[in-house]
Amino acid sequence: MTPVPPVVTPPPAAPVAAPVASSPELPPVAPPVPVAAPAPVTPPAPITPPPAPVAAPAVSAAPPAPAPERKGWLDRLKAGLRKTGSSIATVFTGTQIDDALYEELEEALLMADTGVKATTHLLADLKRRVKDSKTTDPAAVKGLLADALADLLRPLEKALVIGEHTPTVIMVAGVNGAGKTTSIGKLTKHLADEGAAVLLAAADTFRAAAREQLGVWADRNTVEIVSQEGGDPAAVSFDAVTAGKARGKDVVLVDTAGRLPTQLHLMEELKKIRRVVTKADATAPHEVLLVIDGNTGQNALAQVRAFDDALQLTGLIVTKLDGTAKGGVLAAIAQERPIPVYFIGVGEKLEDLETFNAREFAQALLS
Ligand SMILES: Nc1nc2c(ncn2[C@@H]2O[C@H](COP(=O)(O)OP(=O)(O)OP(=O)(O)O)[C@@H](O)[C@H]2O)c(=O)[nH]1
Ligand SMILES: [Mg+2]
Repeated sequence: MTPVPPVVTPPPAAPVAAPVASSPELPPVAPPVPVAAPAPVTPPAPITPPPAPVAAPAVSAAPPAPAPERKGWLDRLKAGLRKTGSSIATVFTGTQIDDALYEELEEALLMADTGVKATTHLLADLKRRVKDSKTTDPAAVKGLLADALADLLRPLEKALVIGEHTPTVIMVAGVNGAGKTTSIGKLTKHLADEGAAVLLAAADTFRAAAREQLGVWADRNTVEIVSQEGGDPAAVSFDAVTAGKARGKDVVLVDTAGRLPTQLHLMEELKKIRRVVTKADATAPHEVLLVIDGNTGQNALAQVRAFDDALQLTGLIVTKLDGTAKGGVLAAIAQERPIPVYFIGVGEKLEDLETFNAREFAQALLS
C-alpha cells in the first residue's frame, strides 16, 4: 500500500503542545507527549519508547467489587430493561408452578429476544433448579431464573486488558448507527481514567461529519486524533498505528464506518483495514470489537455471526441498554456465539459506559 500523509490534530488543551507534524512524513521521533489523562496532579511524564507501558496499565474491565457509583447506571439499566422485567415478573404471580407457568415464561423470554436455543436451555436449566431445590413457591422461581441466566451469561464476562502490547490496537466495527463512535469516545475516557495514553484513528472516511464527530470526542477527552480528508480507511489506520508506536501511545482506537454484513465490498474493506493494521504492527490488531445496538433484537445475533466470520471478533460492546432494549439478546449470544461483552452502553454521555457483569445484568433484566 502507499503511505499517505496523516493529518495529526494535537489535543486542544494539551499542557505541553506536541509539535504538529507539518511534514508529509510520519513524525520521525516520538515527541514528548503528555499523557492526556485528566489527572491534574500527575506531571506530564515523557514517554520513552522501549520500557514497559507508562503505568503498566492492566486495565481491568471486570470490577473486583461493585463500586458505589455503579448503582446509578444500574438503575438506568433496570429502567431500560423494565418492559422485559415486568413481562417476565407477571409469569411468577400465580399460585403454583405448572406447565402454564413454564409456557408463559417461554413466551416472555422469546419476546425479550432470547431466541429459541437460549430459551430452551434456560427453561430446562430452570426446571432442574426447581426440582433440585424442591421449590413450590412461584415467586422463588424468579430467583432461580436469575441464577440460571447469570450462569448462562457468565462466559461473556471478560476484562479488556491493555498493556501487553504498546500500543494496544483496538479496531471497532458495526452496522450504521450502532454507537461505535460514541462508544469509542466513552472508552477513551475509561482508558484515560486508568492512566492510558490514547490515540484515535478516524478510519470512517466515508463522511466528513464522521471525522468531525470523532474529533469532538477527541477534544472532550483531550487526546490526539489521526484523520485524513477523503482518504482510504486502511491508510488512515496504518498511519495511526505507526504514529501510536512512534509516540509511545498505550492504545490506538480505530473507528470505522458503519456497514451491513450484506454489503460484501464494505466487509472486504474492513478485512483490508485489519490486514493493513497488521502490516503496521505484526501483532495488531489486538482487539477487534463489534458494537451492537441493544435494540436490534435477534438481528444482533446475525450481526455477531457475520462480523465474527469476517473479522474474528475478540469482544463486543452492547449499546443503548438504557433505552427500550429487551436485553434477552445477550442470552442468545451467550448460547450461540459467546464472544465476551467488554462493555455495555447505558447512555450518550462520556461516563455512560460500564463493564459487563453477568449477575448484575441478570438481576437488572429480571428486576
Ligand atoms: N441512549 C443511548 N444512545 C446511544 C448510546 N450509544 C450511542 N447512542 C446514540 O446513538 C446514535 C448513534 O451513535 P454513533 O456513535 O454515531 O453510532 P455509529 O455506530 O458511530 O454510527 P455510524 O458511524 O454512522 O455508523 C447517537 O445519537 C448516539 O448518541 C447508548 O448507550 N445509549
Ligand atoms: Mg460512527
